[in-house]
Parts: sequence; C-alpha cells; structure tokens
Amino acid sequence: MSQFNITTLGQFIIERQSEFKYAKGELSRLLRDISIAAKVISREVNKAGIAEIIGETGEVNVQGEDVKKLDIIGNEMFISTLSRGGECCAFASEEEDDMIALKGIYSKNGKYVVCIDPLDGSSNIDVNVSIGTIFSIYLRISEPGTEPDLKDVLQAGNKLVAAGYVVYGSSTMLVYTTGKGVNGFTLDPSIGEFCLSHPDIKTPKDGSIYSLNEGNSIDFPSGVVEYINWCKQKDKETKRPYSARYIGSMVADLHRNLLKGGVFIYPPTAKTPNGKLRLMFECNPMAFIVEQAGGIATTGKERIMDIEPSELHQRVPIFIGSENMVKKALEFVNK
Ligand code: P6P
Repeated sequence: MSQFNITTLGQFIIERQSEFKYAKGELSRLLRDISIAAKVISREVNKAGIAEIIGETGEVNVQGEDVKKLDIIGNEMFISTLSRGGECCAFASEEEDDMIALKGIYSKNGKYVVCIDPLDGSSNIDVNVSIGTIFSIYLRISEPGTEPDLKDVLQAGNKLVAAGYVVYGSSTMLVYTTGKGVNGFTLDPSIGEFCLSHPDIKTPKDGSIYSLNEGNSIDFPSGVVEYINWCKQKDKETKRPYSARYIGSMVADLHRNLLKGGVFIYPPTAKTPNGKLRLMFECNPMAFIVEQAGGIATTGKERIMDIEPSELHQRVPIFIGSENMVKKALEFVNK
C-alpha cells in the first residue's frame, strides 16, 4: 500500500454510513469514540512494563478473577469516552457487576448501549502476550431521554447493531462489523490512525488449527475428546493431524483463526459447567463477527446469537470458527 493511499477508520465509517439503517451519524460517532478509547488503551498496554501498571490491584472482579491495573484503566477509559461522546446511554462491562447508566450531559438521549470486555485475556498482560478489547453495540429499547434499564442491555446477539474487537499484539488492530461484512484496521502509531489493512475479511471454510485448553480435557464431554483425537489422527486427504494453537486470550486466538481458518472451543468443564466465556461480553460479539466472515458460532446445541440472555454475566459453551471444522466437531458432540 503506498504511504498516501490509506483509508482511515473514520473515512471508512463515513464512506459506509449510507449502509447504516440509522445513518444520522450517531453510530459513526460511537464507533469513533470506541476507537479513541482503543488508541489510549493501546498506548497503556504498550508501556505497561515501563509504567509499572502491571500487577494486581488486590481486587477481584465479578468473575472472581484478580483485577489487573490495566483492566481498571481500560474500563474507566471506556466509561469516560462513551459518557463524553453522548451517543451511548448505558454501558455494561465484564468488570462491572451491574449495568451503568452513563451520566454525560447528552447520555440520556443516546440511542445505543455498549457491552464491553475492556481487556480480555488480562492474565497475559504481565507475560507480554497479546490481549484484546471486545465490544458490542445495541439499539436501546427504552425511549431516548428516559432512564435506561437492564432490558436495554440484556439483548440477544441477533439484535446486535455492530460488534468488534481490538487485538493488542505485534500491532494493534481493530476489526468490526455492522452486519455488512467484516473489515480490519491496523493502528499506525506515527499518525495515530487506524488504517484499513484487511478489507472484507472472509474466514476459510476449512482450516487445520484447533484451539482449546486441553488441560481441561479430563472434564470435557466425550464428544469433544473424540473430536480432539480425530484432529490428531494422520489423514492426508483432510490434512490431519491439525495444529494445536491456544494462546489463552480469546481475541488473539479468534483473530488468528479468523484469518487462517480454525476452530476455537470452550466446552463445559467441571469448574465451568456452562463454559467459561460470557455470552454478552465475549461470545455474542465474536459470533457476530465470525458469522459475518462466513463462519459459524454455536453452543453445540444452538446458535450463540439466538440465545435470549437471562442474566448479564451468564456463561455459555462455544464452538466457533470455520464452518466445516465446527460442523465436524458437532458431529462428534451430538452423536
Ligand atoms: P482458560 C481469558 O481469561 C479468557 O476469558 C479468554 O480470553 C480465554 O479464551 C479464556 O479465558 C482462557 O481460559 O481456562 O483456558 O485459561
């Protein structure tokens, strides 16, 4: 790409604005607000070791996980940016027990709500492994101008208006969809802009990567164990044995599989009988993106995006990625 032939995220959103059903610019501004927060978090993530903001605050979040300082920075960054932006009336976060009605001077009239996992995979921060932000955008159900409530946030994935992730890796990338395909933008720190680098991402229908924490396999449903064993068998025609790739950071694992093809599985285990990953903050947004790129996302029993959520932090099992690989896994799981 010539250094002057760039399309920034802002330019791209404006160019595509006509595709948004609500094309008065609110969604464009909301996506801009999210990208601003992502740039600041990218700066903080990239200087974490120097600024000694690594390490634990001693606090524990609603998931019972040790909260890292960067988690707090990420969470507060989004609350502040979205409050000032005025397009979002309510905010739910993996780091917050309950939904937050934003208190910016325009927030009450905001048409959208945002669910966010500000820093997913945060246990990897202090070992310098890629982490990510995952965001979901829904239209509010309550009337603009009124106090938002939980029903505005607790919506099925099939109601998503937009979803995306930011992966803080060898470079910082923002990947998002508004239901019209998936596009990826790489942050150019020299100009402080996300630039279009991966237009119209389509995930391969097949792949040779399987991603899951095999350390839990003693607890896996037998169908999952059988599928993993199938992945390990030698078979030229299906290019097996497949490669096991698992970073332990959902955004990084799914980003690699999205581009190269692969299947990511977090099945039920004894410790997490409904799986570990959260429907509202991880599974719905990633399912929207993967489906828009031609993949599929299911609990093994039903489409992730059709689940009617019952509570904000509910967890679901997930099989997500290349269509033919997920379908093969389900042959074993539902046998
Ligand atoms: P496990 C990170 O804590 C996370 O929420 C996801 O990013 C990741 O895919 C998963 O948990 C890893 O869980 O049990 O394999 O360490």
